[in-house]
Amino acid sequence: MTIAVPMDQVCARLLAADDLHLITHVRGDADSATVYALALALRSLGKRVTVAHDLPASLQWLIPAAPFAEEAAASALVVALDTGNFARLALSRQERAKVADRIARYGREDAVPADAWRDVRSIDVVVDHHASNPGYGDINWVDPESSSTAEMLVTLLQEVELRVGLTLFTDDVVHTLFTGIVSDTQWFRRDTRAATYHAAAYLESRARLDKVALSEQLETRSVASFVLGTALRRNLKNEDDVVSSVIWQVEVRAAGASNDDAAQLTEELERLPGRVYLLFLELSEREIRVRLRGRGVVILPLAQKFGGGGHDYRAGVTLTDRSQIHTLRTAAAQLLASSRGPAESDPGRGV
Ligand SMILES: [Mn+2]
Repeated sequence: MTIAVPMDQVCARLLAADDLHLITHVRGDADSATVYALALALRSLGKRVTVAHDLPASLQWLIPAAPFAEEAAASALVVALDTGNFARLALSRQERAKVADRIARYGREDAVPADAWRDVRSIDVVVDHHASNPGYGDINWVDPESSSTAEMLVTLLQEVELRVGLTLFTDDVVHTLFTGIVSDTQWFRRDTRAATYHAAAYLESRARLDKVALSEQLETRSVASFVLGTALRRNLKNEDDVVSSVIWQVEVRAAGASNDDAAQLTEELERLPGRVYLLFLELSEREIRVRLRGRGVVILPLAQKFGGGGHDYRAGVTLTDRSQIHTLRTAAAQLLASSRGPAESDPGRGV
């Protein structure tokens, strides 16, 4: 296993394969949908490509008109994109059952040894920008400095285009990649660097982009999601700069909303003053998905303490029982208290 291989090794592996299976993460977002930019580019090179994804209904418009089959060819090169840890891969139902079984056997996700994951499915190439990615592929191109997987794919496809001398940045590819960048950076508000703007400028130079239409498409929320905001407000807890709320499955159903609608409410929490934001979403009785956000506070170690992962300021955790909600809230408060130092966390007591 090699972590942080240079991009040209990935390029060589992709070009050498005739069959490729591209796989991204469950509960997909617009950056994970850039799997389709790579899929379209590889298809235009005459390769057979299959794609496994899990895009919510609100993002189905990012799926290309000419569909990709999901079932991988036996000899396919398997490429995982935008997925920080093996357990989040959008695997088949059978494989996901095995993932759940491994986690149960080893107690928690990050305790599962790499070989046990390989038994579920072996991954040849990883392309990702999550800081917590352990490198679960045969070769791993992981760049936490990159704003998005989309930004990485811009440089990758530039290199491929150079090598093969064919046009890969078609309108669809450009549109998909640009959407990934603006989605992960929230329109260049976070995680950007000069290379992010270079990548975006390059895309703009290759096709016409309607940013107004795109932002409307990305920002429109369903009426059900708006209604579910009532539950978000009702269950709000706001203590010591830890802003959190819980959305129960019964509330999701009552609003006629989807889990995707519920997860998007994190943005609303983040509008409140605070430093750590936690949105708990009950998916099932033994599965509570948590979105963690930090404002000037690195929350990745907190997520990892609970077996989760992600980026420094944006991370996710899956809890297996309700009592952990309180534990995680308390741990977040402790993290803030320790970051403030003893004098400030205990004001006016003459310590
Ligand atoms: Mn991403």
